[in-house]
Amino acid sequence: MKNNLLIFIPTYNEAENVKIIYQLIKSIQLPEKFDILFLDDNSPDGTGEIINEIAVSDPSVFYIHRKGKYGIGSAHQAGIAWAYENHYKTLITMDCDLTHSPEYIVKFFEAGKNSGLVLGSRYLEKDSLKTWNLYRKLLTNLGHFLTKNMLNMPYDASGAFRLYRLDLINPGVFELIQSKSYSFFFESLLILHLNKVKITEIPIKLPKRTYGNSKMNIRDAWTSFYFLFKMFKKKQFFKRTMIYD
Ligand SMILES: Nc1nc2c(ncn2[C@@H]2O[C@H](COP(=O)(O)OP(=O)(O)OP(=O)(O)O)[C@@H](O)[C@H]2O)c(=O)[nH]1
Ligand SMILES: [Mg+2]
Repeated sequence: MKNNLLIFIPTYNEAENVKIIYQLIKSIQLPEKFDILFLDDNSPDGTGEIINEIAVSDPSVFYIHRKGKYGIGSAHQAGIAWAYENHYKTLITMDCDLTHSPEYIVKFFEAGKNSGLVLGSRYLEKDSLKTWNLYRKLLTNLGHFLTKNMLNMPYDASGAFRLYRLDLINPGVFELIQSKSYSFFFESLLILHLNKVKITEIPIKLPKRTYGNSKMNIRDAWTSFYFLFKMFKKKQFFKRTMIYD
């Protein structure tokens, strides 16, 4: 029998991290039992095989293997769809690269009692991005400035460390999201916000990645900025298309 809570982690070339994150998650004490879903996009470094090994020894671990790298946004979409199909009430999403500390899961869970969506925010405490290099800090702060002002939302819109109360959100709302890449995060946030889902933030500190490489490249950043302008216009002129009824 499956549990009510699912933790979802998309992976692409995370061979050094996947076992560590699994063990860290298993070591946390939560008031509820939970399952874990990994979605791997055919990582050339063998991440998929490591996930299979973990799943063999732990029946609460599930996996999806896709044939190619279809993007982080589409991975989250697939994780959310799988969670609905399997009747989970609560979904936590996080990165595999050890930047999202599993210790925060308890706080997400607490905040999720009164919200439809809980976001881990890097902008509520001053030193959240202390170990990041200047370029990444600038890029992230620029993204935050733009989403805040163009989409008129004060939240940390580009982070993946989140909790969704699927039992409070109609699955049709998620079907309105079009992004396959990093813009998924602000698009999904805007759509949930426009569909009156209650949003709460909790402060998180984000260390930089220790092992492996970032999958976000300049092209992804540009695509996201382009998509942000598209969302800005859509919100002005076609807001109705972003509301589920
Ligand atoms: N399945 C799948 N996972 C992906 C894809 N792109 C990124 N990921 C995973 O999504 C998570 C976040 O990716 P990162 O490369 O860390 O992106 P980021 O956190 O924005 O960038 P950094 O801060 O530089 O690490 C990690 O667990 C990745 O392995 C993809 O196309 N498919
Ligand atoms: Mg990362």
